[in-house]
Amino acid sequence: MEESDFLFRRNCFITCNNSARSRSSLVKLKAAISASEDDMKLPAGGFYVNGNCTKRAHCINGNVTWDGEYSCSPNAQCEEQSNVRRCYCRTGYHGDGQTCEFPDCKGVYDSGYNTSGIYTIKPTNWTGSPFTAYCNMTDGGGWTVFQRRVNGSVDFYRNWTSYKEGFGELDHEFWLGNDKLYYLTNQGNYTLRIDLVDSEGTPFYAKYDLFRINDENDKYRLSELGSFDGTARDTHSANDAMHYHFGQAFSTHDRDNDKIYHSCVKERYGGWWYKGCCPANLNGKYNATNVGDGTYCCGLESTVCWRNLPGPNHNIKYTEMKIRPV
Ligand SMILES: [Ca+2]
Repeated sequence: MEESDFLFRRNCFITCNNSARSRSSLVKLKAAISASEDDMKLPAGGFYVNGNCTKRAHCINGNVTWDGEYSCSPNAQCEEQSNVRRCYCRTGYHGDGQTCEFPDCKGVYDSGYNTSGIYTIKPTNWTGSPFTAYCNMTDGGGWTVFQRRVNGSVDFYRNWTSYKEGFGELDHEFWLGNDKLYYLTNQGNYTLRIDLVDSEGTPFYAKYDLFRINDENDKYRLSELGSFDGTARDTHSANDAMHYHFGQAFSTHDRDNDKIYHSCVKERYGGWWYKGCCPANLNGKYNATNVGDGTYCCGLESTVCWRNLPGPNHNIKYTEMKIRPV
């Protein structure tokens, strides 16, 4: 054992067990680490980080344990907050200071990026690698986009695994993936915005002040859908198209979780939170031909629809679904 190690151990014992003597022990510890006077702090969490955040020691049962390595993420800064010196993630990032990621597109926006595009994010409890997402920086910025239809080039008639993992191209047509959507919407409270452009080119939007889905064990159930606001109103009722689907599990052509004896997915051709087969169907078939009059159920076939928009309510030409922290 090196002399310095012994010193650390002895000092740690004093520090941890005799608060009256802690000050002198801190001075010794500090001197041993050769940090400057101003840097010396021993936080309540029982660890010590040196002045430039290159070393961290834990005090456990009177013993000092040094981390194999300790250093700040490029997205962190070494500083003292509330008498605790360590690496802190910069504004917009989330993490322990050694690792800092954007938890969503709001984090990206808050750190100074205000151009819409593809960024790498990692929701708080996501155990996989960080992943890319499209961030829409309009309408106040910070929207994480999880669905978009543009021209029908991507097939949305997909199985459970495909919707679970996501598909398509982030800067074009895609579904981000139900697992990612679960982790995103469960790391805080999120608002949902849906933008639509009908077949005549008229734009509409729907906003909900709360949106959340459950995990795969609960079939990605649409578990929260707050108050509606926007122009995509149902002209025939007091509600909007999406509220019908609140509380419903997700279905795909290989997982029928709807509330009717046949399969909505196989009639409507898109993974969705079907109960009955209507009235919102934003993952349906693009450019469906058999649309009927569409007064109630978005047409007779599988069209991309939102029931009772003021204009024609089938074959919607553009959709974008996105979330942002409340
Ligand atoms: Ca069914």
